[in-house]
Amino acid sequence: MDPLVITVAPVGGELTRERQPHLPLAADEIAEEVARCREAGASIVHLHVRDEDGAPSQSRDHFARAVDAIKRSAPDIVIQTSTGGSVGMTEEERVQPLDLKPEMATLTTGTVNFGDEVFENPFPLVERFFLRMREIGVQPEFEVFDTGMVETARRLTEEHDAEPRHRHFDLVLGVPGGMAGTAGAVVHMASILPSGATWSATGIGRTHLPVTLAALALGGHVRTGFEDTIYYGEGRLAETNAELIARVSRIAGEVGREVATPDRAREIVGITRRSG
Ligand code: KMH
Ligand code: ZN
Repeated sequence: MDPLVITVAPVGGELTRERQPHLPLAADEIAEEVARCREAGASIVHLHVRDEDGAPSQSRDHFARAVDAIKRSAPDIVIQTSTGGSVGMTEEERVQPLDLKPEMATLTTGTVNFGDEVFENPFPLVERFFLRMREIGVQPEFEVFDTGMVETARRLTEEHDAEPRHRHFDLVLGVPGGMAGTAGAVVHMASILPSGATWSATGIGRTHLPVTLAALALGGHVRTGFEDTIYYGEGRLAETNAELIARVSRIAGEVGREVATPDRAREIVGITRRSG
């Protein structure tokens, strides 16, 4: 098995301090949290940012501040900016962080019910985001919430990549409206990915541990952090993102799975252009 790539998602696009009092909001708070997560074993940060009032923002400037701060606090970590943003944001808002030419960015390849709301990703928008990433050398991480989204990612790459390129997926399971966060769902999703693709899995809320353990056992990779779960255990809020990352690292150590460095993570997920 490859060494384990652990991605931290420390902020999210929906969470508030009312629900998670330890949520980092300002650029320097995010950067300090990312440094702690890097020490605990994270090699990629899935990044959302906030404005001066703590509200979700996809603005280029807010992203630039957080990216600069992270480059100082955790210089070797892979920065993966979100193009999902928050439910309801426009395409123009969501695309902005790509202007910073991050090494990696997320790309959700379909529309999904998201609790009481709808996370809208019509094919033309997905295709435009994908082509922009290819144009500027950003490696997409295909965020797939159900099986149809895998097929859309396959279609995009088959229609637009003249030469086969490495494809990396994140199975986002346990969203109310998407696929269940069970070990069986991880097994099924992993079985339908294009051959040669790599993948991580994200278990939302209380599905975090079953999804994480299934991914570890199958040779996949893992994402966690406040965006995905605010609890460390039953009824106990996590105090830092780093404690969630440290637990995944410890479990990997117990089962003999090495934890990837950021440079090894770059090789595994297919990043070919290192950011400056
Ligand atoms: N906030 C979710 C609706 C992404 O970052 O690309 C979308 C999301 C996906 O978090
Ligand atoms: Zn996200």
